[in-house]
Amino acid sequence: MSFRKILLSCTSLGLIASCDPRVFDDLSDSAWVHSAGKPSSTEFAGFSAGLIGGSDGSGNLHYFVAAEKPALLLVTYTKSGSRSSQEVLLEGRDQLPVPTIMASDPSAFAATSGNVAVAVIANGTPALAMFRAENKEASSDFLLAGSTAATGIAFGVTDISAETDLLAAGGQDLNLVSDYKNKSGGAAESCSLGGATGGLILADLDVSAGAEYVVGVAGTVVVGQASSIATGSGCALLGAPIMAPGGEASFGRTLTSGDFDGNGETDLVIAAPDENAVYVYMNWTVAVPTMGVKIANPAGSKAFGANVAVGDFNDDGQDELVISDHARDAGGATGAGTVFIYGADNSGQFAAPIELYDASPEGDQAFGKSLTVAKAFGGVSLVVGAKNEVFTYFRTPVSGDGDSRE
Ligand SMILES: [Ca+2]
Ligand SMILES: [Ca+2]
Ligand SMILES: [Ca+2]
Repeated sequence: MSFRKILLSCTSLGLIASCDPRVFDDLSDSAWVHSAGKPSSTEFAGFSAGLIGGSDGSGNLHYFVAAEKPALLLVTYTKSGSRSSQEVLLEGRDQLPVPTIMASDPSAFAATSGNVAVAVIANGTPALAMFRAENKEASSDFLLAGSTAATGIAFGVTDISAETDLLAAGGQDLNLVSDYKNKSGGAAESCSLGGATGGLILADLDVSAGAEYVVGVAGTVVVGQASSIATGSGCALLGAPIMAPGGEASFGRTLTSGDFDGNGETDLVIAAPDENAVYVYMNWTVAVPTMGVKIANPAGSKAFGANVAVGDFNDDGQDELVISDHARDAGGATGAGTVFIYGADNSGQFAAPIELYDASPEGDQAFGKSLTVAKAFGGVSLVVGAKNEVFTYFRTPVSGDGDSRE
């Protein structure tokens, strides 16, 4: 089945005020189409956890999907709703690690040539394989410290300069490629965090210009500035680590940030999926670190917080928080997986979530094993990875260009 409806309660707590035009596409099974227009006979053994998306200068939505065989797929949707899928082989590289971690340069992805970093193991060495979204052209790899694949990748403008930097966490190390666009590959600079890494984001959390890094380390989360790596001063953390409120060992495996109460201050989200725990740190800064507020995990949670993402789906200036649990049972199917969308009021109180899962849930479908949010078509689109499937939820304004369902 190549098209399935979703279970989306439009009346849930006013988060999405009305059932405005919404398109859903399930890229499943043999629906893959090469750029030449011929259906692909290849059904991929399964998608690993990588998914990253964005829009280009013409407003198209495109995203990369990592497959467990050494392949990347570029999926593009135009405003008319037509879609193409293209296989991009990672030639000369080993099997993609599972889960595969990807990140895009958000400033470049908004232009015509986005830059995508993919965690790979190249000839036994952890590296970031770089691609340009526009033409799938690969550039040289950046080699990372250690021996294990990156657990988190982030692009952003840090305190080093006004240029975009690239950071990756993996093993026990934090790697830095400053001003990556002016580099042609080679070894990243690094510092040792002294413990196993988890997720990584960049967010501006202090008075310095540019974003700080926020990274999971051995069940804690630490914050620091990239300039200390660039100057060889180690990781030089800012303040005390954020400790897991409940001692959760997987605290910091996934992270995101947004502004859920709409006050202009950054809110941090730190998940501990092995313990089904997700914490939100409203308006957290290095100078005034706030306490984490736990999001009550839904009944039947098995990996609540496996992935977290942020988007303003109803365009009211307050972000919504997307949390996946790909192991949860849904609709009577074991391990079908569920994605939850939470909205907060302007005091930061989260309401009960909207639930998304396949209308025909399958056992071990793993809906939510990957997650990305991308702006396109004047709205925000949610892309959810499942076993052998990708689900794309388009959202357009009520007055927008309507239903572009295929
Ligand atoms: Ca800063
Ligand atoms: Ca806030
Ligand atoms: Ca919103």
